[in-house]
Parts: sequence; C-alpha cells; structure tokens
Amino acid sequence: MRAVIADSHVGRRPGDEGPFLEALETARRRGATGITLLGDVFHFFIALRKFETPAIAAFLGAARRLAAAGVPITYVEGNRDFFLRGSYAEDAFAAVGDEQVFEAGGRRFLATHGDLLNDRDRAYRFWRFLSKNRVSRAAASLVPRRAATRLVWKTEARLYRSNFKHKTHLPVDTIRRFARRRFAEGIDVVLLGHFHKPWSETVNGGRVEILPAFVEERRWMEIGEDGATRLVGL
Ligand SMILES: [Mn+2]
Repeated sequence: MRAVIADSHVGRRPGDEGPFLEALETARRRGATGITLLGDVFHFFIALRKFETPAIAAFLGAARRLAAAGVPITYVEGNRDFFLRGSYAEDAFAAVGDEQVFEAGGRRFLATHGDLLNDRDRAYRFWRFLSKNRVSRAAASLVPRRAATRLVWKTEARLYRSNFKHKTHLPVDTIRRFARRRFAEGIDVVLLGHFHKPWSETVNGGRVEILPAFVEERRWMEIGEDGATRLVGL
C-alpha cells in the first residue's frame, strides 16, 4: 500500500509538526511500503542548512528512519518547496521531482502537486522558475537568513493574491485539459493536491482525484495493491 499526503503546511506555528509526523508513523504502522508527499509539506521549505528549523530537522530525521525501515518517501515538490533537488536534504528521499508515476493493480498513477497545470499562467510560471533555479539558490545562500525569509513571505503574499481565484473557484477546465493530455499518454489516475478541496471526476475514462489538505482535514489517501484508493485520517 502507498500513502499519499498532500499540503500539510507545517511551520505556521512553532511545534505544529506533531500531527504530520504522527501521520507518517501511522502510515507505516498501517502497512505502507512507500509514502508520497504531494507538495507543500511545509509552509516554506528552503532546503539550505541555514534555513533549517527544528521542524524540518525532525521531518528529515523521520524520513531517514522510515527509509531505513523499508518505507521510502517520494517528495513531489509544491510551490512552497525551494532548492530541494541537489540539496543536503535530498538523500532523505527516494526521489524528488515535479511528478511521480507509479503503478498499482494494473493502473498507472501520476502524482503532481497541481500548481503547474495552467500553462497559460505565465506570470506564475516565471515566478516558479525564478524561485527554483540555481541562481536564486546561490543568492539565497548569500543573503542573511532574516532578509531571505522576509522576501519569501512577501512573495507568498503576492502569490496568494494571484492564486486567489484558483483557490476559491476550482479551475475545472484547466484540470480536465491537463488530465486528458496525461490520460492520452497512458496514465489512468491523476492525483493532485494544492487546491485544498477534495474533488474527483472521471474524464475520458480516466480519473482525477484532488486530495484533501492534511493541514485542514488531517486526512490522506491510501492506494492498495489492487489500485483502489481510499481516504484515511488520524
Ligand atoms: Mn500548493
């Protein structure tokens, strides 16, 4: 069984990582042989040592212990994850990337966060590019921690305004267009986070499922060996 956890947004308050770490352990106890994190695990995760918070250190420790116990974690990056690829933290995970494809019960699943579905949102794509490339990573490593943190919070406020309509009204047409394209490539089920609103629909014989945000509902998805999906909670 694979557990998929979306949008836990840890780090809004000191010490708020408890339920998320408990969910990782619960997934292992329930028999998960792999865990997929579907982005936005932290409110911000800047994967440079000087930005490491106690919550990030605890999470990386848990990820390494789970991997050693036979439950590797795949980290699908969200819009709040920065510079994870190639970082000191990357080896805590089986893989880090924008997407994960896996199979269960003869069905092919595609897991991706969901902020990149709209290829027409050029301003957003430009920000994502700027915020994730090597140059900005080098810049982040040079500026003092407080200045970098302030910049990230300010940009997040701006992004929140530009993303607002996506969050209040689910961009269903964009989601369907994305799903149809991936179904044509042989994917059977598309799993998304990001929208903080559980939703699912059958499109052209394939299935799209938006997972609930763990931060709000304390629920996540399990995918059985037979390919069946179900939501479980703490
Ligand atoms: Mn997101």
